[in-house]
Amino acid sequence: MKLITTPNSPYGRKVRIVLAEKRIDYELLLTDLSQPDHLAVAHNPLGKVPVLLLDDGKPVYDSSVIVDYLDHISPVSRLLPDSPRQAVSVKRREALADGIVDAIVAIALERRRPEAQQSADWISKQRNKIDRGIIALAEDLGDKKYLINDNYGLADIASGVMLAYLRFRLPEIVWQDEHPALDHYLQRLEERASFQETRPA
Ligand SMILES: N[C@@H](CCC(=O)N[C@@H](CS)C(=O)NCC(=O)O)C(=O)O
Repeated sequence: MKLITTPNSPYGRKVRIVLAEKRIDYELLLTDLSQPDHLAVAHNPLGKVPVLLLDDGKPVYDSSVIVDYLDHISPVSRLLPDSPRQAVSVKRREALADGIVDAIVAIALERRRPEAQQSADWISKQRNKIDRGIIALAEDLGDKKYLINDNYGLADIASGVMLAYLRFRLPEIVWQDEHPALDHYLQRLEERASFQETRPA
């Protein structure tokens, strides 16, 4: 298998952490999204990363579909529970984390536009998603070690990647003081080899 992604893509990092936790071998293909004909375009009509290329060349996207597939093909370190009720609960938390990442990316992209063209309303709308999402995550975690049944899994991977990306891209949003338990949670996750090996450049 091959994984097309960029060095800093948070969705790509989620997939790389899952690959590491499940000890699945793959070839990493880094691409540059600023090039019009970057590698992902040939395999994903949406032109987005990550894309997983199976051994027969078939592409799998997006990140949420890829991680489900990876969890099914290897019994090592199961990251999704068997029970449909618990599995949907994990996927909902992954969706929340990915949605917060979407809002972080939206703000970062908006800020790259010439200042006169930036929309304060748009940025504020995205910021509200981040703030509400962080509060929901903090309530969800409470004083637990991990999100679901105190077992490390996909919900924690997606949430850890999101928190690290928020700290990296928008350091002016200081959530750590208000949510120290979330900060400790991220520190614990970042001690894992899978998080360390995939740290953004
Ligand atoms: N929902 C998608 C989001 C993927 C995504 O937006 N990736 C960004 C890089 S972080 C991208 O490829 N952006 C280029 C574009 O939108 O054209 C997933 O989870 O895979």
